[in-house]
Amino acid sequence: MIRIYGIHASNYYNAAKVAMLEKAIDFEEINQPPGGEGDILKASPMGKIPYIETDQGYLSEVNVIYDYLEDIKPQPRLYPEDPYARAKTKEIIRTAELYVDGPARPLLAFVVFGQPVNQAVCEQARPAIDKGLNAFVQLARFAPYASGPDFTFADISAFFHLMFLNLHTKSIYDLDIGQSNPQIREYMDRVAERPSIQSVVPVMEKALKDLIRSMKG
Ligand SMILES: N[C@@H](CCC(=O)N[C@@H](CS)C(=O)NCC(=O)O)C(=O)O
Repeated sequence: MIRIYGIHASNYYNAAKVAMLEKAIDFEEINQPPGGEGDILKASPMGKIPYIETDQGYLSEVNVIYDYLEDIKPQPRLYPEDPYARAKTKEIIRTAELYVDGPARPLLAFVVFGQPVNQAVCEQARPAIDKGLNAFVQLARFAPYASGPDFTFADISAFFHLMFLNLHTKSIYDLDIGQSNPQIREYMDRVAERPSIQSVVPVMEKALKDLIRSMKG
């Protein structure tokens, strides 16, 4: 059975977990905070979570985990069959990771880890946040899912990275992405209807709340 390592508060961890739920693949969850030292590096060389343990060894990086899951259990399909549509789906995933999640990362210290807000860092982060969000909106088809009529891995990544971004923009800029963009709100609501998403979001929200509270000391 596959083991998934990470923490419930993580958007990336939940993306990999939802992918396995959608695929109906059995898995066991192991609580493992990220870290830059020790045994974790043998499994996840950058110390990042999530990573999974298979019969053959470890795998890190969520987009790699998606590809592996699709290969070991092709049905239900979570990538389009057509090569171009499949590549566009991967483009959305990369955009969500690099340009939706990525620009919010400098704000994590203030929003989650309880450090005093540095206005200069917040101002510097804002243009990249707007640019990444615009890139996602340009790529996503909302038809009704990000890459077309079918739910794919792109929706899993988009959902969790938009959620992560929104946590930060609400706290730092008083900006609710869904409120300012009805297309995104409707999209998020649609994806949130998936039973897989419904089963992980309350666990994630509680874990995040607990983490934020513990960091405030
Ligand atoms: N590129 C990685 C990103 C994963 C990631 O950034 N995970 C965060 C938790 S949400 C983490 O491990 N952070 C600790 C670190 O970057 O050292 C992936 O696709 O899995």
